[in-house]
Amino acid sequence: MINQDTICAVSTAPGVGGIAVIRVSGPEAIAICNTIFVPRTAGKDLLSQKAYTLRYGSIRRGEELIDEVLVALFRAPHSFTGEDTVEITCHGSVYIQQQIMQLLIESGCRSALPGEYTQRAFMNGKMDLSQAEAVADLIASTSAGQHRLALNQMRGGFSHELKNLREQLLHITSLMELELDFSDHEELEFADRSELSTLAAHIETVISRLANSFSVGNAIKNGIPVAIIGETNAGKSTLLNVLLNEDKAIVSDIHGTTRDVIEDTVNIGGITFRFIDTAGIRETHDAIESIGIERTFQKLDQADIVLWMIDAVDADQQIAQLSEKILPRSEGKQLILVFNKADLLADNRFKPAGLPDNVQSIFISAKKREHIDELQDLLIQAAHIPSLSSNDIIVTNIRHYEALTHALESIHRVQEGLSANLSGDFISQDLRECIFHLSDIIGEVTTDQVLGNIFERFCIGK
Ligand SMILES: Nc1nc2c(ncn2[C@@H]2O[C@H](COP(=O)(O)OP(=O)(O)OP(=O)(O)O)[C@@H](O)[C@H]2O)c(=O)[nH]1
Ligand SMILES: [Mg+2]
Repeated sequence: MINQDTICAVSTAPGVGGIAVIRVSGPEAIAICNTIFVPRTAGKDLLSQKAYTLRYGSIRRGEELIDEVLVALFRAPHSFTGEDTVEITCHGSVYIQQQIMQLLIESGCRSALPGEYTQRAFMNGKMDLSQAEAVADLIASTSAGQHRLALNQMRGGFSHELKNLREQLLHITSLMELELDFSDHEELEFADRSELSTLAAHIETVISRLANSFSVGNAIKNGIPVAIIGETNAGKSTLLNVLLNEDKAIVSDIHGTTRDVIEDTVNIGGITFRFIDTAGIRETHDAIESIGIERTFQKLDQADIVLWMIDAVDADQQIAQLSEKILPRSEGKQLILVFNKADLLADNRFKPAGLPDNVQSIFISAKKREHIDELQDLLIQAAHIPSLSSNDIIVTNIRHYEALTHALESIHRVQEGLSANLSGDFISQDLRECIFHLSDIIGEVTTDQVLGNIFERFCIGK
């Protein structure tokens, strides 16, 4: 057991809901709770309570009754953290929660840090690091896709794949190192190099597939990036606010209102989109506005979908002015021309000439919220999220993606070494590096600093 102290935290959101759960974990959890809990039936204290049972009673400070509660008991190692754990379900009052927390701390508990329960679960071997990270993703999930990926990762789908890979790599390494041990006997070659190449090629395929899945995983987890681009005053910020259903960006008839990038996510038809409002593109001598426009082009490059917003009233002129800048940068992306301010048109809808055929276009009025549903339908069509089966392993975490990219570089060096017939010690060094990067994902070689960064982003009480 790594942790000697006993921690406590309110695990439910403060100030909402009829009940709240306070979680106590650590070697003294049961003893400490026993000092503040009075069971309904005399003589049945928590020390003798069976694991995985509930007990009804009250929390008291001396004679003073604080609340009537239910207490659930888990004994090490069969609990979420792997430690003795007590969960006190009390009424949702913030006052009651504070009183119970105070009593627990006076009785010897320490207030838990963000993510400390999950960190203990990881430290006590209840789950590996990628599973622990999935716990945070599961809590944060707001769409069916995010939920499915987080759940699969938390249940060990990804870890299983990584363990398979590591075993195969260790197998090759052991063959190579056996060869090294007998390197005085030059005629001995324990590892059949062509067999090793086949194995390495297989590993390369699996790692590449995992690394490549990140673009889909990232889109599902963080939202598909949709950049709203166009000339100043086209109505980009107005559209952002309509899509988010929130007054997020400042709208005004002054050209160059938006100078920085504003973004937020919203779920449309079960898909999470990340809408990015940008500074309008125009010639300017204003230094700050120029930086904003530079960022507009960066966001255009990063987007999967581009909404090119055009003031329908002078569409031809806007298209002529920006075609050179926007069309070449939209290759490989979904480009949707959004003719805005259609409310000002006398019903003469047109499709401007000279645009690629595959470009979709739509007339809307952002200000009057007209034809927004149709725009949302176009967005859903453009989203191209492959339908996933529940067993698909999709990488959603940038830390994992980075580690996989490094692992891929190492396995490429292994492959090159094998085909160049390099000596076994070079190759086995690269094999070890590849194993190292895969081990980093599941937290076996991860530094304390990285661990700290991961868990501090969790909420308190989880
Ligand atoms: N008539 C009409 N006016 C609109 C429409 N959408 C936006 N506007 C107006 O156009 C002006 C500019 O709107 P913004 O949303 O600030 O435009 P923008 O593209 O974000 O402008 P910059 O941030 O300067 O690049 C505001 O006065 C809006 O009220 C629309 O559909 N119809
Ligand atoms: Mg704007």
